[in-house]
Amino acid sequence: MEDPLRTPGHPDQKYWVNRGAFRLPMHLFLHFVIIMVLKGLLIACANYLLRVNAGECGGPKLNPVYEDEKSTDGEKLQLHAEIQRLTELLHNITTDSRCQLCPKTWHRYKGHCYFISAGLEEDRKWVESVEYCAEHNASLAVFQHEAEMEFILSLLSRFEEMPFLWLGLTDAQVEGVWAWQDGTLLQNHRFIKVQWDSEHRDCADLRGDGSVFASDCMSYSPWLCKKPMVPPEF
Ligand SMILES: [Ca+2]
Repeated sequence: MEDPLRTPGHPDQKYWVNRGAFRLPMHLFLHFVIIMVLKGLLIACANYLLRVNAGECGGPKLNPVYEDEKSTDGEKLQLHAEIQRLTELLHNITTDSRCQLCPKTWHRYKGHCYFISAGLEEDRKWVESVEYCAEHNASLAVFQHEAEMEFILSLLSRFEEMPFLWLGLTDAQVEGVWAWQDGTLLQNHRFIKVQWDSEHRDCADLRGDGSVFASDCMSYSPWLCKKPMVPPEF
């Protein structure tokens, strides 16, 4: 029996698709075509997104950029918070007297604090100067090395008139034998030579040009105290 759908001119033939052995109702064929087209579009879109995500096509990397920006913003916030914390800490340190390595009006140099009385205190005799320094847990200055003296001279250069400063140096025990207050003999320090020494000049003072002169201990003069820096206590 002849298949009517294969018969040319049959009214139902237009609803069928015939390609050789392939034969399918028209509506199913159209569904198949639409599904294939949609599938192709989905694959194309997926490939495009993957390529964009991989940084191809001249586009940005979506997730990495998002993560980088997110990470950068997070780091900025952390840094900002850290800066604020350190700023507050620095402020607290500098305004907390416990954290000052040297008292106010004292000068700091390589582990020690120095006090120049000129302009701050009335001039005193040598012994009175010793007492002042002792009251502040210090002593009249004993120089350990030349650089230390150079530092003090740089401070003296700021004064309009160079003051004479009592040092912790005397030959009151043995005339002509100058010794620092810590017992060190001056002869061990070649960078200082006491000038104008005599029997009634037993206390040394430092001049602005770096010279050291023997003076009458009963004279009134500014003085130089020195003490070690004290670590802050909490
Ligand atoms: Ca003397």
